[in-house]
Amino acid sequence: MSRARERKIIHIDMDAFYASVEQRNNPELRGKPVIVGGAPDSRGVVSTCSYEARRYGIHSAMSSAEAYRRSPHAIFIVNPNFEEYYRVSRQIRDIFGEITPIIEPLSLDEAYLDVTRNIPGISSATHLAERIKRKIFELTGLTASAGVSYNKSLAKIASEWKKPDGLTVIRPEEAEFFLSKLAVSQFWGVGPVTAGKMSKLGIHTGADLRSWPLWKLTKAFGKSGPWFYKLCRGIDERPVETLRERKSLGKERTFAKDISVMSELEELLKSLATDVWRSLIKEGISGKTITIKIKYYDFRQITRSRSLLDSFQNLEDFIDAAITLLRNTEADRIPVRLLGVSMSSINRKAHQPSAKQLSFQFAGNVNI
Ligand code: TTP
Ligand code: MG
Repeated sequence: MSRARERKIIHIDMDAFYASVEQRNNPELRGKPVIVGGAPDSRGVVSTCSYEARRYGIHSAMSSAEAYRRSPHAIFIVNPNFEEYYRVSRQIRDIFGEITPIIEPLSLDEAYLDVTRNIPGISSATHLAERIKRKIFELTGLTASAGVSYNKSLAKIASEWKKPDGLTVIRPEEAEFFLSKLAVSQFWGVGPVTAGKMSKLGIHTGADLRSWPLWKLTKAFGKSGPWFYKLCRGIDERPVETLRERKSLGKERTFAKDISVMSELEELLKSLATDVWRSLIKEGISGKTITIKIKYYDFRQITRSRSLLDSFQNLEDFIDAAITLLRNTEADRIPVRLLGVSMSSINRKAHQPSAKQLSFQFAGNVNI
């Protein structure tokens, strides 16, 4: 067996995360279709929903109006308690930290763990996954699904396999079976556009993908060709990457009431930017890129970024940039429920004033 197949990777993903937290906190919601997201009479969408709601075919990103049509008795949570979700997220990360320091969080409710070597010294990754699931349940009252395999893609496929409260192990000799049946859209790196292109070429499943030689895949998909070639053969050498170095520093706020007055938003943004700036100073860092994030009342989220040629040197410039970005959004017309600002392209040796920073030198837009 090659060394690549000797790693032990666990992927953990909480079940119906936001909805489960809501059901846990409010017993009246248990056993019922619960939808977290926009109100049914808004243009909002479903963020997530309980498994009871999924029986009606409701899923993330569906319009709330459609969800309501499918299940008029569903309970809509239009004021999600993000602080609580963050709190649970920190709790589960602490549990992961008791098992291994090699943790790669993908979102609040999801992470890869490399447990090839682990703190409890248990050789069976399956036992470790059981232990993590049990601890999560004991500590939070919530269920998670776990996937165990020898690489990241397979571990992720495995955790999806038997949701909710599932535990699936894909051993090296079983990888081919799992992958051959899989729809190409489930493969890492195959977005809707690529999936469409594959479909036109008659590639629908992992088995179809596998029947294509490397040169043909490369011709059709360029640099991604060799990646797809490997992936459908169960080869994925990406390491589990711990977020050691800070890549960005930011702060955001969800408001109790949506805000539609621009001057109020500007004041709030100033205060958020000041907080971020203080933290940057504390860590002795600055950065070149400022990003603001806005979530409108209907949960639609946007980010707007600008990059300087060199790191920001003072708070005034940082605030000015934030406000300029804000004024280029629809915030003056559409009520805002969340506002955030962050700094990235971090430079650890920043905060040495430089004359050329005094005026704005935007290197251009990114991420718009
Ligand atoms: P997911 O893990 O994708 O979904 P889930 O945990 O709700 O359900 P599953 O059992 O299938 O894992 O996302 C985690 C949370 O992220 C989810 O609870 C809500 C949020 N989210 C959104 O806000 N919008 C989205 O489109 C998706 C997919 C998730
Ligand atoms: Mg989840």
